[in-house]
Amino acid sequence: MRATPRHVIPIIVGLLVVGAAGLTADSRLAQGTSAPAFEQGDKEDVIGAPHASTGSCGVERWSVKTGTDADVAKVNLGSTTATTIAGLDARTAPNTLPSNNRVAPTETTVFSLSATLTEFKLESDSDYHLVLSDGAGHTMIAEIPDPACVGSSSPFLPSVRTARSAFDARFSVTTSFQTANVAVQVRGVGFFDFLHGQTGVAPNGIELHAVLGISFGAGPTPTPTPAGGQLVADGGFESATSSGLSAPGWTATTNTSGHSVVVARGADPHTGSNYAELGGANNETDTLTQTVAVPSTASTVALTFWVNVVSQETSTTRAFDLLHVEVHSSSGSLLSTPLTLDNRDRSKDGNTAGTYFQPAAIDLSSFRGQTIQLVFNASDDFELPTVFRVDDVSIATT
Ligand SMILES: [Ca+2]
Ligand SMILES: [Ca+2]
Repeated sequence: MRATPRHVIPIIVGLLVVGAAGLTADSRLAQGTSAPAFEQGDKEDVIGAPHASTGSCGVERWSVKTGTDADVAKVNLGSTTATTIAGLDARTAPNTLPSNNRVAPTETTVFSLSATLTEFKLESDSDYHLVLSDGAGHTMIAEIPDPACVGSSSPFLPSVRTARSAFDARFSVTTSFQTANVAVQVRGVGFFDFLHGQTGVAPNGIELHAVLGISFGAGPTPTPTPAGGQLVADGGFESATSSGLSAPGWTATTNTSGHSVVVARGADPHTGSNYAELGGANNETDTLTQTVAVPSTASTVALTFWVNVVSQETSTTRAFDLLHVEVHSSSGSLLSTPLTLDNRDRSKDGNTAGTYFQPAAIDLSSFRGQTIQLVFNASDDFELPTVFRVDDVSIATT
């Protein structure tokens, strides 16, 4: 898939204006592909606004960006959720980005995070475009709108004014990128942008937009993840409220239309009522991923999970359908494949749906001090499918 060509955007916007329900953003599917490195501000559609910094404000999802959309009352301005760039990166981008509505919960939540501000500029839509980095391979964008481009009814407006003033007190922002490399604490509303090659954009297009507060200098020292903890969020998938390709903490992919890797209220859990289901059709390839930070202070780091292998393959000697357990870097490079299961493992559960076995614990202590992706990667060959169900995933540290 390729990103939606820029020249079709005005046409789509036009359709929205006459009442189309939403914009199917093919550009969302461009994740992982390399986009041209032009600067967002040079490509953003704008509308004239004499009092704005550049004489223009933005157009695309502008009401959502600035808090005058139909769902702004759903934004919980009374609480702030501490997060990290990696944590936001792990959220699954929605397939559709409505022009005047929010994608809950991400776009109805105010997040705060500590990061390094690496560079910034004034964009043609008068936003201050901030590139944030965690120093571990993750970047994302935060945007401080020009208050002159924020509608007077927006509950964001007072905070946007304060944030913009705080930034102006520290930097002289121009239409060219300037390098900063300054520690910042940023507070803002979660927002998924269309991917169009923005400098510093997160792989899933997530931003803090609008920024509601910013301060400079090192914040309180983050509390290191204590040893003796559980690193996997929702290893039993019980937080998933519906089947699909994500659950809190988890993201999934499939090449098979309609396949749900995360199964909610399915027939074959290990415990609870939810689990993951990879493979199960010929030529199917699925992945299931969670990013975890392995504390440098841990003495042991043990990955365990329960798995149910049910296969139409009958060979007891040959592996046709595979489930790789992989460790990737935070940027997605394969580092290690400590275990591979296959169709022959059906013998370990009697080839019975819902009967699970637990492979021996996998030692991940060599990844101490790193942020890694745990990836279950299943591939079925062209005939006689195998399904791999996974539940109760744990990375326990002592
Ligand atoms: Ca479960
Ligand atoms: Ca097969």
